[in-house]
Amino acid sequence: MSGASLGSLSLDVPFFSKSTQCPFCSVQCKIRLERLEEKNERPEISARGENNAASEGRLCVKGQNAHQHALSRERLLHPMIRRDGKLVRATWEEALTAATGLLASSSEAYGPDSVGVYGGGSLSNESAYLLGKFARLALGTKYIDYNGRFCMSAAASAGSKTFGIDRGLTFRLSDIPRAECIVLAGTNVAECQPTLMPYFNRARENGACIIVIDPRATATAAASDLHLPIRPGTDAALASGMLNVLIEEGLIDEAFIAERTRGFDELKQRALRQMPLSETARICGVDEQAIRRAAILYGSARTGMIMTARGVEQQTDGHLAVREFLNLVLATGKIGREGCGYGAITGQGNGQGGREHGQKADQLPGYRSIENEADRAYVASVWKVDPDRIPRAGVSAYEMMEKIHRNEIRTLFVMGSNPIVSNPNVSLVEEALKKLNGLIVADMFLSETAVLADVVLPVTSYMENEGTLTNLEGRVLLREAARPAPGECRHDWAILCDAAARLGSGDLFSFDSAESIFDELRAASRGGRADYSGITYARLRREEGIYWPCGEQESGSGLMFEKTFGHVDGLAVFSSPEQEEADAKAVSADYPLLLTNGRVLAHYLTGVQTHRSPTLEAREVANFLELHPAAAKKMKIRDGDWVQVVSEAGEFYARGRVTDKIREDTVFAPMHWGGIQNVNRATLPDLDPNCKMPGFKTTPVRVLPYAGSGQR
Ligand SMILES: Nc1nc2c(c(=O)[nH]1)N[C@H]1C(S)=C(S)[C@@H](COP(=O)(O)OP(=O)(O)OC[C@H]3O[C@@H](n4cnc5c(=O)[nH]c(N)nc54)[C@H](O)[C@@H]3O)O[C@H]1N2
Ligand SMILES: Nc1nc2c(c(=O)[nH]1)N[C@H]1C(S)=C(S)[C@@H](COP(=O)(O)OP(=O)(O)OC[C@H]3O[C@@H](n4cnc5c(=O)[nH]c(N)nc54)[C@H](O)[C@@H]3O)O[C@H]1N2
Ligand code: SF4
Ligand SMILES: [Mo]
Repeated sequence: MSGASLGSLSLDVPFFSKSTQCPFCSVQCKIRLERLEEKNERPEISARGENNAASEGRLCVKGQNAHQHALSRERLLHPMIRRDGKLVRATWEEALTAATGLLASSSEAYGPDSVGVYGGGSLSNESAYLLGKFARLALGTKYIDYNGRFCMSAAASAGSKTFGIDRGLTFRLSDIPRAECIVLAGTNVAECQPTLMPYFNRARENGACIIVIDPRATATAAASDLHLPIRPGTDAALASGMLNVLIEEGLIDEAFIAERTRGFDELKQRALRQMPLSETARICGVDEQAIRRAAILYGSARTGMIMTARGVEQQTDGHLAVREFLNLVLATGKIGREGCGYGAITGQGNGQGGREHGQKADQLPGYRSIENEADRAYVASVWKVDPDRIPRAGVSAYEMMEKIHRNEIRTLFVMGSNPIVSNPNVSLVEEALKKLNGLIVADMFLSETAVLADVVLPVTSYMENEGTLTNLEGRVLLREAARPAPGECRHDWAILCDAAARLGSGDLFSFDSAESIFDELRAASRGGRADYSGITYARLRREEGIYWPCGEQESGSGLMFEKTFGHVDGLAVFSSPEQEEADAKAVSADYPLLLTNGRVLAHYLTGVQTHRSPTLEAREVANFLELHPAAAKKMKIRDGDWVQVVSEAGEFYARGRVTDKIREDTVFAPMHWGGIQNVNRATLPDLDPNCKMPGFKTTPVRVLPYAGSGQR
């Protein structure tokens, strides 16, 4: 935990607080910063964990080094405008005039829907809320969506359909040690939310059994009792196979099903028509007895939890796959009581809050629906506008890129995302962004997307920007600013207020602090499914964080669905679609392997931040492709060789990493590199019809040795 020596740091701006909060994942660990004595003219900072109910004082290596990017000399410190093809320094006056000029002229020439807004799950609740309001009222466009579409949409739509409310975890983190059996499907907690591992270790010390479903023997699988090395893309079949075992073995909770659910009879009928378990085992590439054992362990435990993350969800059937796991939760009555529940482990720092307050295409604040008349009328009353002024639902993130490609959206405003690296099928995205009449990017760094912009607006980082963020368990936390803004950086929300004023809507955006925006957000969320109305900055300062829903009368307890679910009749709903042949994403002679992808411990998403942190960058300097020794031998690839990975969409380059910790028919690459090492040059554009989640995690590919260098 000692501080890194960093010649590249800029420490010109003083700290006024030592307390901050990690900008990376959904645990939102609290950090204590210390400025150490300067030795050898190299400033040193140490970052240590500060106690907090979720992280309990722990920090992972990313949190320990997060200050390195925030203090990096590569931070953008002034606005830039493209002149004669080059991005050059500009004043805020020039940059905001140029940005709002591009937005207004697009709107005048082609209508307000020619403008798109693209947000992110790193934004605070206040900025995310304001971005939604900015799109709908200041710009009058229906086209707004955000990177969380690629992250939470499958679990969110499944949770909404099954339970009537979607919140990442339906239980508190502190309930985990009370579970007797925990199923972790497509989630690599050990690398992605490392400070949560002690909760699982405590469960095991209490005698719990942990089952991991993952095509790779991950660090999380290493801490489990049973690992099912599933073939990518077949989770729906696996979960429905497990349900049949539960029915056969009489391990279902008849009383819970009768009192609290709908639709079990149809599901039972489907089970009768279901393929035999041996066939499920063949499709999933998992031993039949292991599936049976997993079902019996979960079904016979008195308490139990199922958690999913992007392995299950980032599929073209992600919504249905999550619903199959939710069937298991309901059929065994393992929800709404201690030690039980379902959890979609959210990803980004504000992955949870970012999905609740209106930066999603079909959403208004408080998890309200933009197509529901009563919801529109309520939010319009808070915004003091006519409901007709609020546009209708737009389209999902990748569909916005397709609209840009077709010249239907002509000007794009990006705040808090690097879409040119994180979308599937990025060659289309790159072509699309180059066609734009105007691209405006608000970021801390010149990301791969910002490089293409006409106007770049420098924003404050987590260290400088006060605001609330909602962690994976639905706990709202206040992150205070630890130092003033460096250079000319401005807060996201302040940029939106200024731009709105220039666009003629200043009266609707006259906020002077994050807290004043939060107070309007509280009102806008009142009575909604994600109700924040009882949460105030004063309470957040006093308490360690507050769970939603939290109306003015009651406080959230964290444990959901104790008595009723969120649907009008209070019941949860089983799902029983006919099972399709799960081999839809079939490999072929041309593309014989399945490419899946994900994360490593030291890097974060597209790497804009972590590649600028010397300590983190040193841990993993180039993209790699994990492949099984037998596959490597067949393709004449040795450990460390450069390889070319080719799909129908395109190709990328990485260093081969030969390991027996992956299935022989599967290869894996992290998503943290742009340029020619970007895995998304190979991922396909197919979307889940239910939630528009791309099928990131399953792409048929071939892998070839590459004689050249794959360096970016
Ligand atoms: N270190 C680090 N931590 C992070 C992030 C980061 O970039 N770096 N990002 C944050 C964000 S935004 C998110 S969304 C979360 C993501 O957290 P996770 O979803 O846990 O991360 P991934 O590595 O994308 O995927 C998890 C696992 O799914 C497995 N998998 C792949 N295909 C399948 C499949 O078909 N079925 C099953 N069952 N498993 C499969 C992969 O092998 C991988 O181990 O992490 C958050 N935390
Ligand atoms: N193949 C593949 N692709 C994936 C995934 C996968 O598993 N596999 N995962 C998907 C998932 S789960 C996610 S969440 C997306 C994420 O993908 P992106 O949205 O591209 O996420 P980041 O790389 O975090 O980019 C965020 C950008 O916002 C900037 N930023 C950070 N904080 C702030 C802030 O407070 N304000 C502003 N204005 N800017 C800020 C950062 O510097 C960075 O440039 O990627 C998705 N893409
Ligand atoms: S990356 Fe996540 S687990 Fe690691 S310190 Fe930050 S918030 Fe905590
Ligand atoms: Mo994510």
